[in-house]
Amino acid sequence: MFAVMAAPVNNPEHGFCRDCLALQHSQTRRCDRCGSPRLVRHAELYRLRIAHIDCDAFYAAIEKRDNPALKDRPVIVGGGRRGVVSTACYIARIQGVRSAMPMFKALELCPEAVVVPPNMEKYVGVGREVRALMQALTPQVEPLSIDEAFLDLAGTERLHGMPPALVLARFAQTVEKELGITVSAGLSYCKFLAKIASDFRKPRGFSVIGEAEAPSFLAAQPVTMIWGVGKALAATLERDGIRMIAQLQRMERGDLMRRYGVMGDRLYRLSRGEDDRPVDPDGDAKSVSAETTFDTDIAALAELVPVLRGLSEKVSARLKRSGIAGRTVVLKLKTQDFKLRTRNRQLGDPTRLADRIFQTGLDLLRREADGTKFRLLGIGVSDLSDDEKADPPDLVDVQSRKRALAESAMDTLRDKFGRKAVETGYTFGKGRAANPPEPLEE
Ligand code: DCP
Ligand code: MG
Repeated sequence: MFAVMAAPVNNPEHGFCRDCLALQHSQTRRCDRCGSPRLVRHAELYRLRIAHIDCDAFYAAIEKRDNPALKDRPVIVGGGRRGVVSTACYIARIQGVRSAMPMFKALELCPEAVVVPPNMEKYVGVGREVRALMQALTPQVEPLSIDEAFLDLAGTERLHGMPPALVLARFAQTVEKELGITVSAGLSYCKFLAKIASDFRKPRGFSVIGEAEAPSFLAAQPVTMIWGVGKALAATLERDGIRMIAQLQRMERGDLMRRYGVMGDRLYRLSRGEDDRPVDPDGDAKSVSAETTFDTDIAALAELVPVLRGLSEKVSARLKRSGIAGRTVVLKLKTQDFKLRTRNRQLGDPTRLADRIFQTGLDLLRREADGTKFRLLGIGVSDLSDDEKADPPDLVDVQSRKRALAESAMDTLRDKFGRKAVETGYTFGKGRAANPPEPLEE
């Protein structure tokens, strides 16, 4: 099939067709061979090797695949446990529906949408199939979540008989044919830009960002595009009058480090397109956590508890979504004077249950709630593993077994009737307003 590749492949003049993979010898807008307009051309096309792949509207795409009647309809997956949108297909997104939006709001925007309750087991299964296809390309696969991963395709040219760019395009075709869903791919010289590229022309996208264009491409982007710039840092930068990456490019490293500490160094480097993080196949999430910074500092245990409960549920939801579990529970506190306290406890077996995370965190929190005022509370789990061995039914402690069973029952109810149907005592009437928790690391 790839006899065409015998031509001098690495000639940057030659783009290729994403549909029939034929090399293009002219500069026409359609494929010389099949007439498709889906051509890729780029001066660095055959030199780049770091890829990021992300499935398009992952849960919704799987539901459409499994029910062809949904194909041309706006589909929203969600409304389960947390009463929010997990994802929406691209038709529903035209109306403004987005992940994490409350379901009632999504239905206001798109009343004709078909709402499908999530089927996590199925999505985790398809996620594994996608992962297996990636691993057939290279062992250098670093998964980031259920539907995305980095790949380092260096040194695979002989194995595949084609350069990484073509391997990537062929992979997208294979996923469509074998799994019935679509992906978007980004190709670059580093992880930072490969990830940005994959997001660029979703769905069914294929974008290339080369070294030569990186600084000017980045200059025109907002600082929020930089990995690690969340809401809080973006607000700080905004206060300092920095909104675009171009502004960071004009600043000195020392100045940025004085202002923003270690993050300043990252801002300096990433704004210039310098990112030497290797693709790390063992670099799966090291921990899953959630934290929140309070509007006003809190000392009272009674006020911290409902926040801890909410954060534990959030961590648990993420673990369940990714089919993983953690064995060590980590509590994080920041005092009024910015001193960090972290406390760990190892469990007998890994957990993904909100209640076990919460109870362990509460035990740790009780010891710290000594009148100190806290500005931040976080909870998470580390020592991650597959969830197969998580929360065995023969948990030694009868009480925790009861609660685990109750939690599974609640999960089922919430999947059926939405979050409001089941509230635990702890999340009733939350304490004082806290900022929405932001992920710490995932
Ligand atoms: N997800 C979720 N809640 C969120 C975000 C995501 O449950 N707040 C789930 C549903 C998504 C899946 O994770 O299908 C993958 O997340 P992505 O961010 O990759 O979103 P999609 O794949 O749905 O869409 P996109 O085409 O933008 O990648
Ligand atoms: Mg996706």
